[in-house]
Amino acid sequence: MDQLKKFGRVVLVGRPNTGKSTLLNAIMNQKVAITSPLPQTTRKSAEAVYRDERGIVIFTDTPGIINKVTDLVSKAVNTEAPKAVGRKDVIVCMVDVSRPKSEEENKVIGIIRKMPSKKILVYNKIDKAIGPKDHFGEYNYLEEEFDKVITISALKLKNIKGLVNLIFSFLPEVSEETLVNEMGQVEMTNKPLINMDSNTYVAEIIREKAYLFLREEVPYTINVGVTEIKDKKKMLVIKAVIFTNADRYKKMIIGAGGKKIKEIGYNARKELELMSGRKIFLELTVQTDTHWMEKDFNL
Ligand SMILES: Nc1nc2c(ncn2[C@@H]2O[C@H](COP(=O)(O)OP(=O)(O)OP(=O)(O)O)[C@@H](O)[C@H]2O)c(=O)[nH]1
Ligand SMILES: [Mg+2]
Repeated sequence: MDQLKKFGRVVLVGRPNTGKSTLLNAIMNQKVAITSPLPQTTRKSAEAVYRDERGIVIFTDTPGIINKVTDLVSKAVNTEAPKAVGRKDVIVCMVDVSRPKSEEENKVIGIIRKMPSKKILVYNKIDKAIGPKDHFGEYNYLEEEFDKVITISALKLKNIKGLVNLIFSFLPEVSEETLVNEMGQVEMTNKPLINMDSNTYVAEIIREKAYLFLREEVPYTINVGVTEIKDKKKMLVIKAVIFTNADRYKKMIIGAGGKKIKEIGYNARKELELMSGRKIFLELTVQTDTHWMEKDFNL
């Protein structure tokens, strides 16, 4: 007889910076999404496939929803989460209890309220929500919208297992046959899967480092494109370009004597070497392209 396994789709939503991508990395036990203290670090929804002896969960990480958007990129990024919440078994809504609540929470609730999915409210960053940073009470009014409420720290890996258990408890059991039909070949491999090709993944790592080292408004003006990954036996040769929309930003990204771009490149290379176990040569350049936003978001 067929052994029944759990299977379902789960989406992570919330305002920017609540720790959605950090949580996905914690659940997957490896880095599948980039994170940073800047809002809308995630720009496009992305999937990762989690599996254990209980079954398979397809997680979708979404960009944080901003309340008032004025620029083109944020406008485009803001449409990602509403598109991703449909046809999910579970919606996981994250709030950052170390920060006061804002109108953005209501905007998120507005998007998920009518969805028939099971809903979990996740209070994140409990490690930080101490003393004057404890804003826990401000979020309690949200609880009536949810089937379950749970408290975690995505960064300090507190109660991640508890959350995964809760998610599984909401997922339907399906036959092995259904699972294979849904997942195809994925079932056969043991590797966690992300729906990203390696060029996009490398570009994301570079974008993360750029966010880390560039201040103020510069991160929002950039995008990263990988033009080449060549396996040269002794090393991987990667060519990538940071696009920005004005020459003054290009100067800031390069920095005095090329210091900034070197810092970004060095840190991206180190991380990629660590992940791939290969030596990497990264050629990173900066180009002004006033139209990257239109191209990347099909505006
Ligand atoms: N102290 C603490 N920091 C956290 C926790 N979870 C996430 N962070 C930090 O919060 C910042 C934002 O995390 P992300 O995972 O990028 O947040 P996000 O919700 O994916 O943000 P967007 O993609 O911009 O919507 C990062 O600097 C994380 O290190 C946590 O549990 N505790
Ligand atoms: Mg994110």
